[in-house]
Amino acid sequence: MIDPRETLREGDALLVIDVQNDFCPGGALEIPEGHKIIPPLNKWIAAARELGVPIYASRDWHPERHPSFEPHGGPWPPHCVQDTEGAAFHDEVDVGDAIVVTKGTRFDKDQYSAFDETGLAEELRRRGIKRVWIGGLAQDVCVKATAIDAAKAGFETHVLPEATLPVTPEGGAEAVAEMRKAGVTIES
Ligand code: VGL
Ligand code: ZN
Repeated sequence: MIDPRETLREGDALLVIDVQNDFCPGGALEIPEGHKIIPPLNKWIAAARELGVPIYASRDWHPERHPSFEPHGGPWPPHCVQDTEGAAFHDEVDVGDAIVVTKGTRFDKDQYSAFDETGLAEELRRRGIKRVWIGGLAQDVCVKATAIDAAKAGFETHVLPEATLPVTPEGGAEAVAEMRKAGVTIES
């Protein structure tokens, strides 16, 4: 793992994607061993805080009856319903002072990417951000979509492999290939 303290610098932002109870073991849409990304992610968060690098934490924040839910025509079991315990950030992820990016609130479509109609690209540009470092859940869904959008928006985009896990292993391998094709760097 690369050392966040020797890596992060001015012009960087850390994006912590959807580290919510429903995506961790025991949750409604659990990612196998999802909670295991938390210790490495917390190292990045601590380093970012120390170095004054802004930290953004996205959350999936669905209304009840969201169109991404199986009973309402979508592919997923109901998850991350607004103001439920499942939608809360995992207790162990250290995002207390992060800037929260809320997505998945639309009634008409899903928003996998933290850049999808949230204004995040404008916010980062306004702050002079050039590079983004991304971890969180799930590697093959919201991390992938966020990383690809970040690269498209012109940010130098890095995904932290030890700080992300996929819904399925096949999905994870495919996501890495797709992200690389989009110009995203996957650190090793
Ligand atoms: C996600 C599936 C459905 C994610 C969100 O955060 O990766 N996955 N909604
Ligand atoms: Zn969702």
